[in-house]
Amino acid sequence: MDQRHTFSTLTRNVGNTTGREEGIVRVILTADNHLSAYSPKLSQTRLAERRRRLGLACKQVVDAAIERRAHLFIQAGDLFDSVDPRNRERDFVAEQLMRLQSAGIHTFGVSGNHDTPRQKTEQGGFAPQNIYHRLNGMYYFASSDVLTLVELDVAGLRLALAGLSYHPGVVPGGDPLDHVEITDLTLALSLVEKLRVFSLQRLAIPMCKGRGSVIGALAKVQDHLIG
Ligand SMILES: [Mn+2]
Repeated sequence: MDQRHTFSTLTRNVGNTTGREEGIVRVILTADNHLSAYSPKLSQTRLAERRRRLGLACKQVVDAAIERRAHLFIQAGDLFDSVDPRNRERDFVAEQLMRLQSAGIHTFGVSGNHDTPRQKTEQGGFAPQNIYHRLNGMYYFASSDVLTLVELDVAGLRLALAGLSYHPGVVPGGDPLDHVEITDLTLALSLVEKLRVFSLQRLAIPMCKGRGSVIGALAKVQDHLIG
């Protein structure tokens, strides 16, 4: 199985890299946005206010990514509060992804414990992020047990990025990478010769505990390559 994907759709280079900025990758990572939140304890008014504030916070992260000319925007899980968010929030996310795309920012995502279907009978096994992936609004790593590598060029570098969505079978506090096998080590080894594989594990650890893991998987690749 070829696990390589080339992610070129969003390459627009809108003021991203010139001169001294070559070799510096700017990443904005967000998680637990919990859009379309629901809580039976809240009144309709307070729930509406909570949803408004969550949306505002999410928009502010996107604003920051655009203002700071990020190369990568990573959503590390629980973008939505559930696997079946309201259309209002789905539309809001589409709008934000369009803004990122217009700014030439590559967007990647995994789903978390809230927005990953627990089984095939739940939403047919599809997370809400699948739709954006289909339409090239974001690269969504749907799998929770097969490592997929994506290659892309940013800041004058050739990068490989991998991600895994939340695995419902992992116990709370457990390592979401324990059950993961890198099935195509040859591919990984061939990549390292031509790619500069980097790890943002320190950035990601506080965000990914018990959820999906975009960056942790990357670190795992690196461990295999070194060991
Ligand atoms: Mn969460």
